[in-house]
Amino acid sequence: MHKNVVLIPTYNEAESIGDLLAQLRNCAIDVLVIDDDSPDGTARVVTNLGLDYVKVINNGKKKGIGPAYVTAMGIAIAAGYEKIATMDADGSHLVSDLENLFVNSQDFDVVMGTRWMPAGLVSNWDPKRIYLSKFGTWYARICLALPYRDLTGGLRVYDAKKLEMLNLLRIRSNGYCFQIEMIKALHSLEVSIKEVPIHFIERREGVSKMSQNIVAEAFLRVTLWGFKRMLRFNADNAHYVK
Ligand SMILES: Nc1nc2c(ncn2[C@@H]2O[C@H](COP(=O)(O)OP(=O)(O)OP(=O)(O)O)[C@@H](O)[C@H]2O)c(=O)[nH]1
Ligand SMILES: [Mg+2]
Repeated sequence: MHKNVVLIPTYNEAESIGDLLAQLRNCAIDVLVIDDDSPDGTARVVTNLGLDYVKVINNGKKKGIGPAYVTAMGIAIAAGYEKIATMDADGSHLVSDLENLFVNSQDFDVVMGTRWMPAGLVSNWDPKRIYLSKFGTWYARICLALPYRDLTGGLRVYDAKKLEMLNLLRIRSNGYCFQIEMIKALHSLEVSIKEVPIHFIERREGVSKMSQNIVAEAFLRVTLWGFKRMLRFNADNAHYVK
């Protein structure tokens, strides 16, 4: 067992996952793939690769990345890992950026891969998705009074001891709103959070899981949290703490 782990949620990523796992071979980290019973057999593909640094768990029927990450973080904390990273399976996140985040994680509790800052890059993304992503972060920054420049990205490294302070079962977001909710929860604990520029590349294989429901969930949850914050300033700060 390595001292650090990267969690990779998958749903129908059979075409992408093998390449990513091969690239992670030389990173001296363990990999935990959390698959929601993908119809394309992603979990079977991973198992058949027989890589000793990779474990795959079948998390049952499709529930979204939020529940997948909550399950995986619980497993990773219980296993005693020091740093717990998160990463998409679709090739959008570079292994070199993950390594850079790990370097930065020596001095910070949370390191966030950030697209919308100097030296951050996005390649091949539809302008509509760029707009949606920037708007999502802008809206969440305002509603939640958070100072970060990319709240919806999935490439991050967390200190396990800080995650352990959270009652992860209180994180209820299903889609990418999970990424916002995690930072909202950790920011209220006053942990040290560092933003590091990354290069995000649109997936080449497979199909996006983005949907109107996922966008609507984020908009509604963030709006509700914003109203709660306005009505009673920081009233729910202790909500996520064990
Ligand atoms: N376990 C699990 N993983 C999921 C689910 N939905 C998405 N994922 C994974 O979460 C990661 C991000 O999902 P994407 O489909 O790439 O979503 P996205 O990055 O927001 O959208 P695109 O930019 O269009 O690719 C990928 O590794 C997906 O396979 C889900 O319901 N369950
Ligand atoms: Mg993606």
